[in-house]
Amino acid sequence: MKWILFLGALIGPSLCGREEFRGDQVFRINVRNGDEISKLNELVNSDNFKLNLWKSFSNLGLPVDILVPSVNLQPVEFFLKSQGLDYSVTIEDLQVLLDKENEEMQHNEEQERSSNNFNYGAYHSLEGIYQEMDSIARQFPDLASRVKIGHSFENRPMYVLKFSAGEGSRRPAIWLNAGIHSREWISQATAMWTARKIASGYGKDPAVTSILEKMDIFLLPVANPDGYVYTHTHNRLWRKTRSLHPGSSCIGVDPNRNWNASFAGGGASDNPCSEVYHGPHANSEVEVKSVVDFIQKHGNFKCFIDLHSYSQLLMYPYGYTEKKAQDAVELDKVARLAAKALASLSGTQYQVGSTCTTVYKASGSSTDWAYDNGIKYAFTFELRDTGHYGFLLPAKQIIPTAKETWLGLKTIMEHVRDNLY
Ligand code: BHK
Ligand code: ZN
Repeated sequence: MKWILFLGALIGPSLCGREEFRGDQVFRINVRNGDEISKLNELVNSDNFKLNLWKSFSNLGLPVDILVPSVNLQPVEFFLKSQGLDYSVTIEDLQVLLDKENEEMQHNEEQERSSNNFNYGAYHSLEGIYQEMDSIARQFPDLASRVKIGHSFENRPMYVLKFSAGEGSRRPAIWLNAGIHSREWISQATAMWTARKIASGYGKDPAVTSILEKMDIFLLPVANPDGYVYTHTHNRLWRKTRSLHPGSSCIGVDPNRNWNASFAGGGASDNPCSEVYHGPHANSEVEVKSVVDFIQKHGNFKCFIDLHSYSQLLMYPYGYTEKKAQDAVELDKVARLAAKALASLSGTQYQVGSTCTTVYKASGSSTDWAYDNGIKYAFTFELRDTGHYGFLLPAKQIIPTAKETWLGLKTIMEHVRDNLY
């Protein structure tokens, strides 16, 4: 008996059950100058504090958000105070939010079982999402189909919804990507709402209809299925894939550093334990490789949009260099129109700019790869919010977020429709 208890304690939450975040807090730090950046970097890089950077230093000078484990609250506060850094607490107890999210999800699953209806205002398991994709395809057989484009490291299928109202398999096409970072749940949820919007809008909504008359839309709601399952079963804050690395006990690659676009350049790490580990080589992640192969084989994509959260940003290439993309003027104009349309619904403000000048240098990203491979209209959305809930955006905000995001997406897709090249 003693031995069993001992083993249980040893294995702990890492193998069985969900990781707890009881008493953990999110700190928001206003960084005002280079000196403060180096002080804060010192804190973040010292492994003893076990901090998790939710929102890193950005070139726009946005505040930095850091998750602090309860055991390290005192030393971290001491450090911030003694260094004169300006900070506040945005989340008082992370576990309270997690418990609420969990409870709401379980309650919703019961309701869905009895009503047999997918609730777009709730978060779902991978299984739930895959079932609803199948259900959309069956409900709109002339427009939509669920296509398997590959599988994940842990051998889960990767499904896209293909929307096509025309003949031929290589019509000009739009790629909508979501959930590449598993913990950014509003992204997968927004993608699902968008899928339903497109499916039910064809033949009724003039914008959807006119876009689909010229182009096909491919929508990948869960680009990182293993990570997504892991956020449900083990650790709600998991970002990377779940691939293994010989010689390291750390798991996963940042799938938004793994694309063949200045791979292993600035803003990525060669340390497998890092949250921005680029992986052993470009396309090492089968999830990334599956998308790359599909897009290259198709050969006629004109637009690639990646949905992330959080920060309310709309960005275009480049991330790997501060140099301007050749089409920067046009992309900036489109992004500003999209942000304006998005804000028109309920006033949600987005900042617009190139990735590198807006957030930070980041190599190997999906949209840089798309752009460098001839897909001119490449954009990254960082959805709601600006940090009040961060990755734990309440389910109540799913539909409002999806509705406003749709106005931005529609603006971009209409521009692509009218500017096919
Ligand atoms: C966006 C696009 C291209 C490169 C980087 C980014 C910022 C994104 C990231 O990959 O670090 C921030 C993020 O996940 C939070 O959603
Ligand atoms: Zn992300």
